[in-house]
Amino acid sequence: MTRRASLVLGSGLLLSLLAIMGFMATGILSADSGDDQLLVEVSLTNLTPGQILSPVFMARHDGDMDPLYTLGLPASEQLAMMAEDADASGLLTDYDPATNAYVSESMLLTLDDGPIPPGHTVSTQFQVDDDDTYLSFISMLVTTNDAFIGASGLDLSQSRTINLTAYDSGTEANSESCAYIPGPPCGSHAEDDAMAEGYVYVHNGVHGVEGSGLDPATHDWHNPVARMTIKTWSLMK
Ligand SMILES: [Ca+2]
Ligand SMILES: [Ca+2]
Repeated sequence: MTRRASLVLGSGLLLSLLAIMGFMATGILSADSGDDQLLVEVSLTNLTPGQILSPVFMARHDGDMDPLYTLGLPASEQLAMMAEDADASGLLTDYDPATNAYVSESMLLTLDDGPIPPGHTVSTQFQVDDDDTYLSFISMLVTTNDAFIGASGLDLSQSRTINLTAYDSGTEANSESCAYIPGPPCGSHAEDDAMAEGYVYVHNGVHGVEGSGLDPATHDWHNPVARMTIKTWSLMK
C-alpha cells in the first residue's frame, strides 16, 4: 500500500545525520556561505490535536517545474488522489525523476514506515546541487474528506521555518461522512461523487456534521496545522 510504503528515493543522495556531524567536525560545512553544493535538513512537525498526517510526497526540482497546486484554481487528478485518500501513487508517477526532466528526486517520507501522528516530527536530508534547490510537497490530514498541507517551489538555499495552513483540494464535498474518510475512526477509501467545491482553498475545518462520527474537539484545528523547518549548510569549496 503506497501510503504505508517505506522511504522511496529517486536518484538523489540521502545523507545521514552522522554524515552531517562528520562534515561539521572537519569544517567542511558553513552556514549559508553561498557555495554551489548544499546540505539540507527538512523537518515537518504535526501541530494538530487529533489529525494524523499521511506520509509526505516530496519532490526536489529546479525552478521550472509546474506547481503541485494553485490556490483558487482546480486541483489536478494527482493532487485529488493525495488529498482525498492519501494516495501518492499519481504524484510519484508524474514526478518520477526518470521521466520528469524538472525533477531531481522524489520520495514518500514516512515516520517509522507510517504516517505522522499529532505532536510528532519527521525529518530527512538532501544534498542539493546549484540548479535543483526547490522542494514541493503534499500530505493529507487523514481524518477529513480532502484536506492537505503542502508547498510548491520552496527554495532550499536558505534556512527558515514555515508555518503551514490546511488547504481543501476542492475535489470532495466536506460531508464529514466516514464513508469517504481514510483516517481513524473511519478507514474508508471510497470516493464521493457529490458536488465538490471546485478549487483549492483554505480549509475551514471539521464541524461535526450530524451523524458523521467526527468530533471537532479532536479532529478540528486552528491554523497552522504543521511547521516545516529547513536547515541549510553550504559545502565549502
Ligand atoms: Ca476522502
Ligand atoms: Ca472539500
